[in-house]
Amino acid sequence: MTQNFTRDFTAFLLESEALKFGSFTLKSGRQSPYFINAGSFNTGSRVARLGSFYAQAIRSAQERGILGEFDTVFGPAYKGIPLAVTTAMALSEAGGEAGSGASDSGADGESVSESGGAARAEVGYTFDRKEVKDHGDGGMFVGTQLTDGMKVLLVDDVMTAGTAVREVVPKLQAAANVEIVGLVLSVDRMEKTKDSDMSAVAAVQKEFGFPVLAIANIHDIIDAARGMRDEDGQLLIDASRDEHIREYFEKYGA
Ligand code: OMP
Repeated sequence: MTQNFTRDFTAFLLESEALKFGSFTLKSGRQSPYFINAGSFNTGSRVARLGSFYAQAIRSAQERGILGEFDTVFGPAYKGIPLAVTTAMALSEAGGEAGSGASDSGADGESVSESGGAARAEVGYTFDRKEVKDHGDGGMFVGTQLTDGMKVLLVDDVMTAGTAVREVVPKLQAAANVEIVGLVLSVDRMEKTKDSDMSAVAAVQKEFGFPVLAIANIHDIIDAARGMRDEDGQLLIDASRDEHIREYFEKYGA
């Protein structure tokens, strides 16, 4: 993606307070000088803008041949739910060729795509239930239902070790013979895993065989933030903060 795109995304993360500097204990126990909190995309305009960044990253990856077409965007419950919805909405507004053209049926039986003709922008969204439902349709999934041959794009926020994706892939594959075309994250922290020098993203790519992309990676985000100032005119990343970030990259960077 272009430098402008990364700069806009970084400014958006900061405005939304989704990117914070300080000292944060991660799930892994690592002490990080920055944290990305997707829970901050908690208003209508923020979640709409977030969807548009996902859609732009997806389109760009498709144009570069890194990502194929797909029928539905899947977001793992709970945090992935708004991501899947806003991404599907932004893709349909932006137009283009996200869809594979395979016709499929939504949960309510309505067709969510049109086969043939011009490339379609209309894709479904799907998410899983965390609790088993024993009444009504009893379905494990909400939104566009998964059927054999369907192409699914996964979306998630920040992947550190890949726990969420490892849980969700078998669940999808048990439901139908779907093809997962890729995973798009908001931020790639570019850290090595606990037991290897490989990044979590590379490990998941290798394990599952689909591409894992992000709207932006942490190096580009930090580079963009280096020139930015807070509302008091102070540099966001002063010399001491920069030192901590460099040490962290040195220690955990993949
Ligand atoms: P995995 O599911 O193991 O990849 O961990 C991802 C989770 O790490 C996220 O869902 C968050 O709970 C958390 N996290 C962030 O959200 N942002 C960060 O910058 C870092 C983490 C983290 O704890 O590593």
